[in-house]
Amino acid sequence: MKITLSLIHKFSKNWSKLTAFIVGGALVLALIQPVFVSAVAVTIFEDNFNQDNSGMTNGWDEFSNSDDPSRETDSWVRVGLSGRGMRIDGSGSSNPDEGAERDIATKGYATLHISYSRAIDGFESGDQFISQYSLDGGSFTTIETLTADQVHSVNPITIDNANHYTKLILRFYVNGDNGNDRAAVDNVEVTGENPPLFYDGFESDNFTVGGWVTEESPNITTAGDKIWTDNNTSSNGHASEIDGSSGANPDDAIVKSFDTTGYKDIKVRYARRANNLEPYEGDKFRSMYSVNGGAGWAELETILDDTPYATVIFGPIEFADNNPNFQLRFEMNGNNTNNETYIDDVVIWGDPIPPAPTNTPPSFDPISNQTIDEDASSQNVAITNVSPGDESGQTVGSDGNHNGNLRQPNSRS
Ligand SMILES: [Ca+2]
Ligand SMILES: [Ca+2]
Ligand SMILES: [Ca+2]
Ligand SMILES: [Ca+2]
Repeated sequence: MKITLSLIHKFSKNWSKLTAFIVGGALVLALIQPVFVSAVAVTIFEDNFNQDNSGMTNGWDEFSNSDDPSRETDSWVRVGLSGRGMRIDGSGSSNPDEGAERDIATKGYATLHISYSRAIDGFESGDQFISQYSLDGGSFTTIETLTADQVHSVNPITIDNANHYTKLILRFYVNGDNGNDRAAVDNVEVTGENPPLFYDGFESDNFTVGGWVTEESPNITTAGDKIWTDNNTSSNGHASEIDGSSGANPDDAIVKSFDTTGYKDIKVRYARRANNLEPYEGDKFRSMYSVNGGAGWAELETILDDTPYATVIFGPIEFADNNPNFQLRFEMNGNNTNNETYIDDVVIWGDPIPPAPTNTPPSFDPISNQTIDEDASSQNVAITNVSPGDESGQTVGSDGNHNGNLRQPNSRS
């Protein structure tokens, strides 16, 4: 029996798989919903402190009022049978004693997992090992304070980074009163889940990988004070640099087109530092967005004077939902090439737009709420009283073979 049933057509347009079959004369529709792959954590930073020599390296450095720790091979300091760990010593001088921190690019992940192993040796009452983190230069949050000796064990934590901050500073230090009050840290790892829709930290050393269109002569810089974050390796970090020039404004500019189709509540974060801007000459850094492919622009911010590195967040941006013509633009307006703005860690994110209400799965009662009447003389089947929707008048035909297979109209061979 071949059944022509536009009802199935109607639903199968909206659902990835729709199976129809006849059980005991009753029409049964089974919906098979799409399968979503669960998030996978991606390693964004790791350090086992096993590099040659004992000095701090790979971006770890002392912070204000602390002294650099060292990397040592003592068996209690390292994890494993060889290599090194970071050994953080106390001292009789004012606290904090030895301590180190590392700027880690979050790359815009909304969930961050931090893991490290730590050991304590020689602590007496009052000695402390403290680990902390901060996001985008904000105040530090203490992860833990340990006060008693222990062998190496791992401490994993998770940070909610829903606002997509781009710089995680991880800090370890000791408050002690003697050089034999010591802590050790090894095997630091940061992983991320829930990536943003777009992220560029310019670590590709070009504008091409990030899909930027350039005007005049923007460049990529590696100078330490011109970058916000590096690539979480021991190599130099990168950021974009846009300069003024004596020619007509605007001068250097970079433009990113991003298709937000399928997403709403679009937000943007980026890090920027303005340098050598002279307000009395009208120097300006401008950031803008367009929702019509660059035909018109709206301002995000204008900076008229020197501004230290910081990130800024904008959004939800009006009319940027579900928009294939969304664009971001950063430009310099100046009269001299020393009018500079550095831009790093540009992040765009949004929320998936839920399926439209018409995609709500139909509820069928295959037994009590449907009637299929077969007219033997014409071999037409009328379906009535099908819920939901009025499907009366549907014509259902039979190929006369009565093979029981249910076919859609255009699938008949
Ligand atoms: Ca190690
Ligand atoms: Ca001390
Ligand atoms: Ca960077
Ligand atoms: Ca100019």
